Amino acid sequence: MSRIKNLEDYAVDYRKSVMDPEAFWAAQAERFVWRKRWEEVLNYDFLDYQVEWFKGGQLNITENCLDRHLLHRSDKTAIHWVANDPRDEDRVYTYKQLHQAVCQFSNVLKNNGVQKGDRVCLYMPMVPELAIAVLACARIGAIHSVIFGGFSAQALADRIADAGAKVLLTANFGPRGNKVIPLKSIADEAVEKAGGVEKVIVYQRTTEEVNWVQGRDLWWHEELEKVEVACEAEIMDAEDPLFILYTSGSTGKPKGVMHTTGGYMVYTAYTFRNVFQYEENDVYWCTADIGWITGHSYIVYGPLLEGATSVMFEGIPTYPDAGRFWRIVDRLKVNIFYTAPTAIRALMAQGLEYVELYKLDSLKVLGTVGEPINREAWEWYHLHIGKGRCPIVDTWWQTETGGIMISPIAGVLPTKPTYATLPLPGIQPVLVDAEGNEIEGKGVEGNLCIKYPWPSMIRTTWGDHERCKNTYFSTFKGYYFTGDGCRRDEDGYYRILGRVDDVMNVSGHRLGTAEVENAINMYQGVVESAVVGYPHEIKGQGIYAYVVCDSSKLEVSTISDLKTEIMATVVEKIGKIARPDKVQIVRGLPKTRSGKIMRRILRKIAEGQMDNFGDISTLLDPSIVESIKEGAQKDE
Ligand code: 6R9
Repeated sequence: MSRIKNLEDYAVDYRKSVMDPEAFWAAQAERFVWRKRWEEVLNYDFLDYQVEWFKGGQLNITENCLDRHLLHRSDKTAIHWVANDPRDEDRVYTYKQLHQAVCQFSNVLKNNGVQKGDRVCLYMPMVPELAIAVLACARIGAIHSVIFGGFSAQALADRIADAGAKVLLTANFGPRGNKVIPLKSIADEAVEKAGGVEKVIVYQRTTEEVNWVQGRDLWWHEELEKVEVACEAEIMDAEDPLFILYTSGSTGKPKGVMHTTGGYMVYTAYTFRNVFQYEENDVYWCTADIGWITGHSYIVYGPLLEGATSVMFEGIPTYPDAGRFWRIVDRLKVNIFYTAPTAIRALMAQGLEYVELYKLDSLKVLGTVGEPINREAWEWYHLHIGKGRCPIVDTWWQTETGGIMISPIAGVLPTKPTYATLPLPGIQPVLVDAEGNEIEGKGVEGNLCIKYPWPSMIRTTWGDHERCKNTYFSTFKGYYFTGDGCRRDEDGYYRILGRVDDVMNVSGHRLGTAEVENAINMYQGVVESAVVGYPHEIKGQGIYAYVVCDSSKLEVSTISDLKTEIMATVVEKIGKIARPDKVQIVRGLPKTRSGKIMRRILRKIAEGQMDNFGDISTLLDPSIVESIKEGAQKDE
């Protein structure tokens, strides 16, 4: 099916998608290979949440990502992998080769007892084998749960246990910049803590040795030798789970967002094709990690469903220097480039000399995702990377939405710095006030909700459907609540203002304040803590922790030791991405008489605003505010 090519197409499609959503999405679904056609397009209830798309339909998503392309694209590059170390050789997989690798690894999983419906956790570096393993799970109907390689053993263990995985896929080590992450040893500790894991299959990324548990640990390459290359795809129901991906919410425990097969397939392909305007011979590069939803939808599934050529990159933007991205764009003639504002800001700070060394004239479309992009970063990206001629698609979406929701369509919808602009066809955003009433009109702000289902929306939070209902469908009755605040301007364009719940966005990574507080509170001698986000030049938001320690601890440790140890505890419990930027030891937290922490005040102090706290007369002990303020100023 064709793409949206101009404003009129957009208007027509948008109208169709609202007037008759079922016909609209059924037409999109027709593009794929179904083993059995669906009986019903949509069935849903937002009050007692449940949703089903393409019910009765049967398919396998990997037949659509791989087998379907073998006729016309078998020798086309599917994945062009670039190693962390620029001296290492690239690895290229054509569609035919990728198909074969996926089938073969599917047999490895089967050979190790993995069956349809089983959960498989993946804790891997950004190597082609990660994408292959994800697809192999999907091919045999196992539910994959990828855990970002930056998470600690404890965080990994929590996720393995929650998913109830019996197989873990990892690598001995994972190179990232000038560091090498000891994935296997972290995995060993996590498996010990989590229990339930019977097999650990280890990809050999480097030559260094690792600890080995006989009977449990298996080398990836040795397992491949034991199996055949062909593997029939398991036939799945449209609503069978495809994957679980953990994300942070406003409570301490990360939740396993579950996506299913048919709707996710239809929506990721549709959005990939339209938002980026991918054309047959384009080279597309999304710099995300497959450990996040962006990597799932726009490195693995969306591009492969559309038969695209993708770059997959193992490293980081600043290694060996801040020109790394641009050097790869130049060398591989990348046409479509999709990254995060935090990366743009970090590179911007390094100066233009790293950009000017490279030819960037292959670029046609630029994208951003993960957090609000500030105007300076947008302008820099537009001018210095896109040379003023590439549209920037500022794509707003979430782990829970599965695919891009509000975004310009490259070259079709106008762009506007800091605005995600307009909803894609099929998406009906509304702004609601605190009482849940829709705010109509233009030039208004409110809580961003979606009032009608779309195919790739979250189905449940793994093992706890009540939590799913409570988190997304109970704050505002009859709507999906995103957790974001949003403005609709005079042109009707949407601008995401950031989270309105207790979720921070640090370098584009979602982290719950409660999650970080729980980690801090595990440090012996901490009485309680409160964590808030504050504006950070590169990371978007930084983490500010206010910590109350018990007096015996204060007697034996220096403040600076305490801070270091508290930070180390957070790294140990969650990972480096959650390490507080600032820790302030305080004698108490500003609490109301009913014991509620007044975060509003803590946020102000973290921002460096030392007055205008509003009404603090309801505080149990107003003098606390003064002492925190003094402490903050001393710490500066
Ligand atoms: C895809 C992804 C989701 C949260 C979301 C919002 C923020 C994402 C954004 C954006 C402003 C954008 N967010 N894209 N804010 N403009 N273009 O990032 O998923 O990790 O679940 O985060 O990220 O606050 O609610 P996820």
